[in-house]
Amino acid sequence: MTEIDEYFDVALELVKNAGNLIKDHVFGCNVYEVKSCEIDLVTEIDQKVEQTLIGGLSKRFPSHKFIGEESVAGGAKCELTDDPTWVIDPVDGTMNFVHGFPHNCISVGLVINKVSVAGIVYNPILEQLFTAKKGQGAFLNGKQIHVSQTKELKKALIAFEAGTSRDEEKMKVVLENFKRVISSGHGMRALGSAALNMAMVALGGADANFEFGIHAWDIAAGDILVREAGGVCIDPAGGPFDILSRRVLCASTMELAQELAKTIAQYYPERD
Ligand code: LIP
Repeated sequence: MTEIDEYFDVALELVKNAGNLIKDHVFGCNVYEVKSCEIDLVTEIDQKVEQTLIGGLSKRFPSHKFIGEESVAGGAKCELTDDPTWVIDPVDGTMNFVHGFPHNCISVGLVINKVSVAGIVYNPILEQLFTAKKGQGAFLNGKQIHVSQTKELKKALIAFEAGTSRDEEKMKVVLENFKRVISSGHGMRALGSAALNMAMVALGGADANFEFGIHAWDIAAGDILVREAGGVCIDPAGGPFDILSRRVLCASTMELAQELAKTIAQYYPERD
C-alpha cells in the first residue's frame, strides 16, 4: 500500500459518512445564506460536511494542509504549497442541493507538489462514487471508466455552466459561448456542478467540459479523474492547466480540447 493509498482510504470513509448529511435532504434544503451574490449559496450542510472532512483528515494527518470552500469563504487563506493538501468542496452544486435537483456531490482532491494525485467525487443522492488515484485509473462505483474517443467538436457533447456570478462581462461571455458551442458541437449540458461535469467527461458521457469562475475546490478532484480516465485537462485558451486560475477545460482527447479552446470566447477571473 502506498502513502497515497493510505491517505485515500481514510478520506473515502469520511466522504461516505459525510454523504449521509446530504442524503437527509433529498427533497431540497430551504434554509440557506448567500455569499458573493444572490445565486452563490451556502447551507449548514455545506459547513457540516467540510468540518467533518477537515476534522477527520487533520486528526489522522496533522501535517497536511487544507483548502476548503467554506473555510476560505470564512477568511482562511487559499494557499497551495508542495505539501499534501486536501482541496475540498463539501457540496458542489449547492444551488441544486437547495432545490432538490439530484446533481450535487462532495468533491475531495488530494494535491501534492501542486498536482492532483487522488480524487473523490461522490453524489450520495444518486449513489455515484467517482474515484481516481495517480497511475491507478478512474472508477465509478468500483468499475473502471474511460473517456470517449471523440476528437471533433462537431461530434462532441459539451458540458458547461452559467456559474454563480451575474457579472455583466462574464454573462456576455457565457451567452456568446452558449451560441458558439450550440452551433459548432453536438450539444451542451449543464449539471450545475463543476466536479460532476468533469466526472461525466471521465465517464465518457460528455466529451468535454469548460468553465470560467470556478475555484480550485470545484476542479481538484475532477482533474485527476479525467486524466486517470485517459483524458486531458488544460487551460481554456489551450495552455497548461492551472488549478488556481479559476479556469478549466477538460476533454476526452487533446485534439478536441484544442479545437474547443480555439472556438470559445475567453474570460479571465481573478485568481484564487
Ligand atoms: C458550483 C460549481 C458550478 C458553478 C457554480 C458553483 P458550488 O459550485 O460547481 O460548476 O457553475 O457557479 O460555483 O458553489 O455549488 O460549490
